[in-house]
Amino acid sequence: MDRNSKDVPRRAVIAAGASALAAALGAACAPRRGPGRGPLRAGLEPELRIYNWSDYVAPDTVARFEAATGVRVIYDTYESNEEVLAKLQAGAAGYDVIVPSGYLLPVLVAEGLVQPLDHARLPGLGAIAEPFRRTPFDPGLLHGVPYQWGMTGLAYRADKVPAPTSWAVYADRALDGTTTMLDDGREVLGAMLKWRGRSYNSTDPAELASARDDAIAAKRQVRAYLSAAVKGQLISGDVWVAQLWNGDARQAAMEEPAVRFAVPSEGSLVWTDFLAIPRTAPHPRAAHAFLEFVLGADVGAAIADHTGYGSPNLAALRRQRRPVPLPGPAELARLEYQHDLGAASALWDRLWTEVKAA
Ligand code: N2P
Repeated sequence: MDRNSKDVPRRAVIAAGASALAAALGAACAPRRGPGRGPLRAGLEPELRIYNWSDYVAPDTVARFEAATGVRVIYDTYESNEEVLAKLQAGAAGYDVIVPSGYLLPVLVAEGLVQPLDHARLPGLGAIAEPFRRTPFDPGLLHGVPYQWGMTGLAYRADKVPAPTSWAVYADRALDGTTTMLDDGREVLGAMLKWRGRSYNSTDPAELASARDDAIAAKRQVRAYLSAAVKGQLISGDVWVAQLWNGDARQAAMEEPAVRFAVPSEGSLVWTDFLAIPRTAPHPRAAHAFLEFVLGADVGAAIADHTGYGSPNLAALRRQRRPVPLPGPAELARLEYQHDLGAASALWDRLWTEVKAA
């Protein structure tokens, strides 16, 4: 698990690892075709810039791709959909691969921020399980390769607190200072909506105002808004309850078995994240090669085993050591997918800003 790695150190580690190995193999003396680890595969650009959620690949995924293709990878991470959307909307043009959640993909398509996939370069798409080919987000997989699916819920320390069963846990004064929520407005306001029996996709101003008020009240208890980085504090025991995604909770549980995961009775979020290629990607052939690489059964299985999330890839699923079972019907009935909020996005953004400032 890479819980200590933030963007810069990880980027440096990958770069250092790549150049040390290249030097050891004598590649430093090879003709300058990019400092990859093997001969550059025909037709690919020498470089690839990946922008992914943190802790969302296996530790060797990137190195294996570099060794297989000779492409040098520059790898950056983010913590929320809003972060990647804001970067692209601001005109960031350097990225070749991004990993938006389902609801964001049609937004990126509508804004012309991602490019259609070249299916001729992605024969591995055949391994994607049927339900993931027909999501409302990208039917036919024209712009995205389903990468992983997961749920939001409550990670908790079973040795410190009883299993939380409701989002009401954030109103429990006995937990003051021991809880966190995700650093993500759609997650925090969405959880407060769900607590009150509303939808994660509400656009009703009165419902949203009351979710803001609930989120502000919860701040008396919540010690920080922290996403993947909360794992270290769950493991150390500083945090007892964290709003978190199931795979990240599982990563923490690998190090500290007292960490468990529960979906609140009122319900929560389920999502599928997609690999996509920005319209301005400087290295689209290398990007397609990476997508196809990830579709490989062994690579996909290693990623899902390491991250703790579900794989939509049937071939990968069969090779996993610890496959994540699909949610059962009862669980599924309580889970909701996010949708684009359209014009209401601005209101959500404003309310989240108010929560953070309160
Ligand atoms: C990465 C988990 C990201 C999944 N740590 C959220 N869609």
